[in-house]
Amino acid sequence: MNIMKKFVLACGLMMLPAMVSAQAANPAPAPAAAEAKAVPAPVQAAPAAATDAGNEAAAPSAAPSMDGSLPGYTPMKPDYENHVGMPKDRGVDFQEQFSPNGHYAKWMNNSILLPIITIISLFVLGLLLWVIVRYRRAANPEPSKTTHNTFIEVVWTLVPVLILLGIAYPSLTLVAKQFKPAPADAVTVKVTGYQWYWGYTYPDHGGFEVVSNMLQEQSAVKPGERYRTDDDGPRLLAVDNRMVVPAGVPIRIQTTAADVIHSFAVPALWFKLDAVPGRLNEKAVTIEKPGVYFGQCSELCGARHAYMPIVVEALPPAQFAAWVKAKGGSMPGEKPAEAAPAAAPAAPAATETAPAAAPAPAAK
Ligand SMILES: [Cu+2]
Repeated sequence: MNIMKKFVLACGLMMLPAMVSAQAANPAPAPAAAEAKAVPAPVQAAPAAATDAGNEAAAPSAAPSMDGSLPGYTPMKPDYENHVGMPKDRGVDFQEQFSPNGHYAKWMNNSILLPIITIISLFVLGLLLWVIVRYRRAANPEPSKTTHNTFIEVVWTLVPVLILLGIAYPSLTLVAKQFKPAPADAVTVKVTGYQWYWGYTYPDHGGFEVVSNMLQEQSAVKPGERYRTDDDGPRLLAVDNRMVVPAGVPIRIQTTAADVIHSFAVPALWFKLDAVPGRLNEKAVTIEKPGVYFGQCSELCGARHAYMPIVVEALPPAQFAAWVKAKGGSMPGEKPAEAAPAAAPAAPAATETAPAAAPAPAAK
């Protein structure tokens, strides 16, 4: 036994220097950040940004790209005064909620769980203090021999059962709300987690993908490269291309991942859903107010897990349509007009006649 202990201890001591050096190596944000710039840069230029990138390369003064704006779309400024969609210094509560589920969940936490927890904790503390003081040996030299009390036993069984039932009802209601599928006409956004950035695909709007990388600080980029400003968002939370969605309408967010498990989470929208390779998860959300909502990957996914923030920008539907157009996509209704002018001349003609012809036989 003793030999075993000594052996384990010796092994532990031998490994100690390695562990220390590994720990020292990990929290080195500066080289990591430098290396990160090299990684996202080629990605960034790849999909939707490709056309813009070409133009900007031609004109190095490219002022319009420095704030992420497009023709017909200017990124919304975050609401710092009211801390909308972002953490607050010294905040202890959940962030202010901007979705119906979020209101319900925050109400349940603050109006049901917290009071119950507080009352029970104080009650138990009071009992403990009472027993400690009243029944200490000096005050109570002759201890009671009581072993059973039917009334108290019934009470201390029934009351917890009732408390649990009282918690279970709103809790299960919330679970049911969260699992409620999106209506058929919801706007679909497919979120793909990558190491270490996000991709947002819009299958209802032509299927274009927006690649979203964290914006670096000015000191970390080369002259002329885009860097974070306060109009983009707080440090470590701002991205170059946001996930833009319409406000006030149901959104169906589907998540998946290309490499390892990530998790798409936006606290102010009460939204958190794992993004798992080879699997498509789905959850609905309705964002009540236009605004900019910040989130982060919430599943440890590798070295730069902390540097793949999420920015959801909810716009009034008309402005969302303008953004879709600026991205080269199309709104669901206007597909034939914009989709492919040269690709297939026969196909649009067919779809144009189809909707007109369809309702008549359907009506009969
Ligand atoms: Cu991740």
